[in-house]
Amino acid sequence: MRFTSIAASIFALAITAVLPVYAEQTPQAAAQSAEQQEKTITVNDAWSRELPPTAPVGAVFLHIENHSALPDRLISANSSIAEVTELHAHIHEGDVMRMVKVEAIDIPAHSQLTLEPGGYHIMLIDLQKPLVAGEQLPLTLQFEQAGTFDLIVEIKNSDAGTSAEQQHMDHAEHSHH
Ligand SMILES: [Cu+2]
Repeated sequence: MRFTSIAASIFALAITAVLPVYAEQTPQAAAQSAEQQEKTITVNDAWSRELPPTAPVGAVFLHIENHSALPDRLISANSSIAEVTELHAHIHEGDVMRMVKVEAIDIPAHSQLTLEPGGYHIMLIDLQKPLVAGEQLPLTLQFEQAGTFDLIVEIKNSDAGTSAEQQHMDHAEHSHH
């Protein structure tokens, strides 16, 4: 009788000692890491331009924000609409602007970057179906730190790029003054 009650109270002590640790720390830690992952990188305003049905390639533009104190890099992109998907930059060669493939696009700590006409973009090569205004296409981005992002890209009509490009040019002119 005495032994049983001692054993019971030891058992009860063991339970109360172990359970709170399990109950308090585990879900909290999980919530914290999910929250951190969610805040590290955000990707918005993904769009592409409508093209004639015969166009072999298209481009995707979007806005990336790095909320982390650590730098990150966009290292690859993928879309079921294209045979090959590459990360591209525009470079000046004399008076000529030319696209080049880049291995990664750096997103420094606490910074934002807009992929836009005339700058960085995601190149869709060997399109499997035409880019039609009002439709959407799927895109998956892979970041070195933040991991994988599945996006829906809005396809805009063909003058969308022109105005965005014009805005970009205007902005570039302003920043020279
Ligand atoms: Cu390109």
